[in-house]
Amino acid sequence: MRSNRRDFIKISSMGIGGAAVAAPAFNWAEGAIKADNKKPGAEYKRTSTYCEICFWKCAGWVYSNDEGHIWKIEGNADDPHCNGRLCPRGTGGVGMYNDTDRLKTPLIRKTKNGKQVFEEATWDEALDVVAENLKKIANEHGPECVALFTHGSGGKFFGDLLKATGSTNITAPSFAQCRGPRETAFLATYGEIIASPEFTDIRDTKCLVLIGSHLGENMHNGQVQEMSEAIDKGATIITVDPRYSTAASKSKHWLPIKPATDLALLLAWINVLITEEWYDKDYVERYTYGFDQLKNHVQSFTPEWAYGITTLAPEMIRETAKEMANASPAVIVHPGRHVTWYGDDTQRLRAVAILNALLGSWGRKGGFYSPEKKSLPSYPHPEFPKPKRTWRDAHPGKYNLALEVVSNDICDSTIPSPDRACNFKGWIVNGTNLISTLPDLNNTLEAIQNLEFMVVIDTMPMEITGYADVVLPECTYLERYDYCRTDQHREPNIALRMPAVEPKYNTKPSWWMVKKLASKMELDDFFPWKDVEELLDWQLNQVGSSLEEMKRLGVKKFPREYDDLYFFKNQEVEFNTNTGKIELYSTDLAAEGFDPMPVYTKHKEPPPGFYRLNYGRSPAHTFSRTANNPNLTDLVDENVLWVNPQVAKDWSLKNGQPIWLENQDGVKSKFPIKVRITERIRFDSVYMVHGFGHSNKKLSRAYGKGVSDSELITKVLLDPVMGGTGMRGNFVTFKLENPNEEEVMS
Ligand SMILES: Nc1nc2c(c(=O)[nH]1)N[C@H]1C(S)=C(S)[C@@H](COP(=O)(O)OP(=O)(O)OC[C@H]3O[C@@H](n4cnc5c(=O)[nH]c(N)nc54)[C@H](O)[C@@H]3O)O[C@H]1N2
Ligand SMILES: Nc1nc2c(c(=O)[nH]1)N[C@H]1C(S)=C(S)[C@@H](COP(=O)(O)OP(=O)(O)OC[C@H]3O[C@@H](n4cnc5c(=O)[nH]c(N)nc54)[C@H](O)[C@@H]3O)O[C@H]1N2
Ligand code: SF4
Ligand SMILES: [Mo]
Repeated sequence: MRSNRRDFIKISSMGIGGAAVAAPAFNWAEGAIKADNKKPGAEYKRTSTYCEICFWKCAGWVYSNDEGHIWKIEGNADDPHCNGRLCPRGTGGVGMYNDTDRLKTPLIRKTKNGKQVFEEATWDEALDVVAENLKKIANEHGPECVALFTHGSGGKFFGDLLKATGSTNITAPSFAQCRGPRETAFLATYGEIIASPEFTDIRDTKCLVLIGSHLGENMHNGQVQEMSEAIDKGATIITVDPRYSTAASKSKHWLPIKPATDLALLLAWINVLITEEWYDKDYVERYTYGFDQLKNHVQSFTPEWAYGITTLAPEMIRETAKEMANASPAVIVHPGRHVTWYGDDTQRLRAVAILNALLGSWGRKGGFYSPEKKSLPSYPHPEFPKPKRTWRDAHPGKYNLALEVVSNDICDSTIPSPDRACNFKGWIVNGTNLISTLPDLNNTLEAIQNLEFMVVIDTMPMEITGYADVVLPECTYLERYDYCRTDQHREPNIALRMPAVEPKYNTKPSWWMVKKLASKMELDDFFPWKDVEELLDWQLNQVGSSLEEMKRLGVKKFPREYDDLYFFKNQEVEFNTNTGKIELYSTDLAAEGFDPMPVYTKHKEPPPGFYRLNYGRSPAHTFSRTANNPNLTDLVDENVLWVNPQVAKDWSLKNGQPIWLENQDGVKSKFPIKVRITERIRFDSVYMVHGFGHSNKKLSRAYGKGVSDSELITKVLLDPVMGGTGMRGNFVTFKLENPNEEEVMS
C-alpha cells in the first residue's frame, strides 16, 4: 500500500509451523485437542467461565494452579448451551492464553524519522491519548461522530462508555454481515427475532430442513448435539446445499441446488403445500394474516417452474414438501445464521418464515419453542444523554427495517461525501478484525484513512491493529471478568465468567480500561461501581443470587416465568406484528415499499473461466480469531480450495497443487491455496473456509497460510431492506503462477 496518514505498521517476522490434519466433525468427544497437560503433583482449582472462542458462549470450568498454569477447560454439565461438552475450539481455548504472539502492552502510533511506528506505552499514556482524542472529536464534531464496532463480551463496557458520551452508534458484524436479514424477516413475520442461541427445538424435531446451514462444520455446540440426538431418534434431515456438506452426508435428502436460486425452491415448496393442501389449515386460519394473497401469489411457482431455475427435479421438490408436511408440526425449516448471501436475503428468510407458518411449527414441540431469559438490571447510573444524531441521519429513510446498527453503513458514512453534513471521525474497534470481517476491503481502508482517530482493543496482533492510532491489549477471557451471560434458552439461566489466572504480560480487561477512560473523560458518574466484582454482585443480588453463589455454580438456572414453552391447544396468541397475526403478507415491508411477499429475482452467474466463490466454516476454527491458536493450528493450519474433478481436469490441476486466485474485479489472492479435488463441490463453484490467509507476520503460525476469502469479496450485494452485505456474488479464476510482483508486507 502507498504511504498514507495511516500506514499499516509492519512488525518483524517469525517462524511458521504446524501440519494440516483434517478435524473430525460430529466427533469432538475424542479429545482431539492435546490441551490436557496436567502437571504431576500440582494443586488445581476450578473457576467458572463462558467461552469466547465463538458466540455460542458455552459455559465451562477452567482448571488452573497458582503458578498460572491452565490444565484444561471442561464444559459445565448444567449449561444448556453445551451440556457439559465443549467443541474442539472451546477445549483449545487455552491456546489463546498461551499464544506467545499475543499483544503484550499498549501501543501508540508515532512518526519517527518520517516512518510510522508503534511505540510501547504505559496504560496511563495510552488511555490519555484515547481520552484526549475522543474528547477532541466530541468537541469539534459532536460525540455522535464516534462509532463503536464490537464483536465480543467487553464491548458492553465500551458501549456504556460511548452512550455516556452521547453516541449510540454501536455496531456488530453479527447483524449486517451475519444474521441481520433473518432477524428482520422473522420480526416482520412473527413480531419476534430469533437471536442466539436459536430457539429451534431440534432435539424433538421429526424433520429438520437446512438451507445452507452447515451444522457439523458450523459447530454451534448445543445445536450440533441436538441434531445428533434427533438423527438418533430417527428424524429426517433435508439439506439444501450446492456442496455436499457434512450435514448433507447425514441427510435423507440432499438437494444440490444451483447456487443463488434458493428463493425459487422455497416458493415452490410453498406452492406445493398450498396446492396439495398439505399445510396446517387450523393453524393458518387461527394465527396468520394474508393467506389468500399468498395463495394467489405463489400460484405459478410450481416445482416445474423451480426446476428450470434450481436444477432440482420436481418430484424431489414434491417429495421433500411431503416429508415436511408429514412431520408437521414437529418440523423446522432452519432460519440459518450467516444469511447475508445474495442481497435478497431478507426476502429469502421471509420465505423460510412463511414456510414454517404453513407447517405450523412456530410455538410447537419439535418446531420453535418459546425461549426465556433472566435479565440482570443495570447498575444504577444517571440517564445517558440523548444523542443529537444517530447513524440513520447519514442516510435518512434508508434501512428503516434494520433493527440494529448497520456496520457497513457506518463504514460508508465515514468516507466524506457532498450529500452528508457529518461523517464519522473516530472508531473504537473491540474484538472484531474488520479487515477480514467487512467485505470490500478498499472501502474499509478508505474509511479508516479518513478517520481522525482509531483505537483497537484486541488480544492478538490481527490485521486491524496495524491501522490503529492506539492499540489496547485486552487479557483473554480466561484472565478476566465480564458481564454475566444471560442468553435465552428453554430454561432461563445465567453464567459467570471470572478470571482463572492473572493476566499475562501488561494486558487488562475491558471493564478496567473503560473505568479508567471514564475517569479521564469526566464521565465517572456513569460508572459508580468500585470494581467489576461490586458491579456483578449487585446485579446478581437483584435476582436473588450473588457473586459468591455464581462462583460455586458457574451456571444458575431459574424457573420459567410463563408455562408457555409451546402453544397449548387452541391457544389464542397475539403476535407482536401490526395485525397481531403471523404475517404471510408483510404490512411492514409493504409500508416501506418492498415486496410484501417474496419474489424470485435472478442473480448474476460466473463469467466463462470463472467459478462462484463459496465459503463456510472450518470445524476447528472460528473466523480469523483462532487462526494463530497453537492448539487449533495443530489440527488445521490452512484452508484448501475445493474444486470439482471436471474443473480440475480442464485446468490440469493436481491434488495439493498450490494456486492463486483472481476475482472478477482483478483482485488477486496474496497467497496460494492448495487444491482439493472433490465431487462434493459443483462444477460452477469453488469452496474454501473463512479465516485464513493472514498477512500480518506477527501472527507466526497464521501468516501466509491459505487464502483469505475476504480479500476476494469485493462485490457486495446490498440488501435494500436492512443493509446487509451479500457476499456470495463473487467469482474467481485460477492463476497457476504467482501473479504478485512483490512480497506482501515483508
Ligand atoms: N469473507 C467473509 N466475511 C465474513 C464472514 C465470512 O464467512 N466470510 N462471516 C461473517 C460472520 S457470520 C461474522 S459473525 C463476522 C465475524 O467477525 P469477527 O468477530 O470480527 O471475526 P474475527 O475475524 O474472528 O475477529 C475477531 C477479532 O477479535 C479478537 N479477539 C478475540 N478474542 C478477544 C477478546 O477476548 N477481546 C478482544 N478485545 N478481542 C478479541 C481477535 O483477535 C480478532 O481480531 O464475520 C463476517 N464476515
Ligand atoms: N466451527 C465454526 N463454527 C461456527 C463458526 C465458526 O467460525 N467456526 N461461526 C459461527 C457463526 S458466527 C455463524 S454465522 C455460523 C455460519 O454458519 P451457517 O449459518 O451454518 O452457514 P452459512 O454461512 O449460511 O452457509 C455455509 C453453507 O452454505 C452453503 N451455500 C453456499 N451457497 C449456497 C446457496 O446458494 N444456497 C444454499 N442453499 N447453500 C449455499 C455452503 O456450501 C456452506 O455449506 O457458523 C457458526 N459456527
Ligand atoms: S461452540 Fe465451541 S467455540 Fe463456541 S462457545 Fe461453545 S465451546 Fe466455545
Ligand atoms: Mo456469524
